[in-house]
Amino acid sequence: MTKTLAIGGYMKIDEQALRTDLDAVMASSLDSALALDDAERDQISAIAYMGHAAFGPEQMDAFPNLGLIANFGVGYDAIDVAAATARDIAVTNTPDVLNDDVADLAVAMLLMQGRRMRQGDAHVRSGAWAEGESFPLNRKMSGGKAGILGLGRIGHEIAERLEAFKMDVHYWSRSEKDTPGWDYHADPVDLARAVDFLVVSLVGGPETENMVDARILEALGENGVLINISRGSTVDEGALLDALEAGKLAGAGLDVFEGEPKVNPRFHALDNVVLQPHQGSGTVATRAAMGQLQRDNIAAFLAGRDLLTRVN
Ligand code: 8YV
Repeated sequence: MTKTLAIGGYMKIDEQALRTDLDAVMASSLDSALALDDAERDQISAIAYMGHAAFGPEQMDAFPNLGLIANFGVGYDAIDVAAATARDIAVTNTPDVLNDDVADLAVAMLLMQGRRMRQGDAHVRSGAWAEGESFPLNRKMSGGKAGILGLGRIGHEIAERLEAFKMDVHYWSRSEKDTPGWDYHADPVDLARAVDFLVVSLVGGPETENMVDARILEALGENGVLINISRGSTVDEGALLDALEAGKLAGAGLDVFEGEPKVNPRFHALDNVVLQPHQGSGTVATRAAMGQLQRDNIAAFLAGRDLLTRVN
């Protein structure tokens, strides 16, 4: 008998659909899934996975009849795909349905930083404005130079939005893309040197770990703003904090962090950062679409049909 196990903190509506459509067993975390008894784990053939805890060989071997891990999210860096492939376990993700929301949040943080909207809000609330205190002039965004580090599907959406804001678009990607009007840089440091705003939209995982390092931050410079909507692992956080604290970087907008949801308290003390709780895809509509795509992949697997968005 095949069974689906759903791991993570799903919205009520998704939990209901997982139970009704797929007869899924629910577990709030990978640890609690691993605590199921042997007989229960033996029955599991598909896992709906939501979470960022490492899902590696040891966890896979705890489910001897596992054939599918359907990830809730486009980034599947938590899942050891090579280990899954070696065990004949398919992995799926939820691409595309979240591109717009993640790109919107990147642009929103960029505008918040440039126009100092956090500080503007505080200026009104504190009564400083009413008392006649003037608010410092800030930065013109249109006409500015923006760089995209990683021109995948989400990076592309960000670039299109920034172009609509009349910004000059530059990018780095593993290979040059057919994108007339956008300037390609083969070296990420050159990209950082060429722009005032750098948006990180890399995939996570060992290949991109700490890719945004002290050299890139130095190249971005004291007028530079860094935005990260990818993974905390892509940025050397120590180097970022040092640069922000020393005024060697103008600011940052961050939706992802090393060791999230715990955030390094050094960030709390900084006025030049906008911090978000990894909410890039966090709209009701997009999370519903992600849940649907995850379930569609599981339904296809259980029916022996082709998977919709397979990654291995
Ligand atoms: C998360 C994300 O998956 O899609 C991704 O890669 O990072 C997010 O959409 C979301 O936090 C749900 O866990």
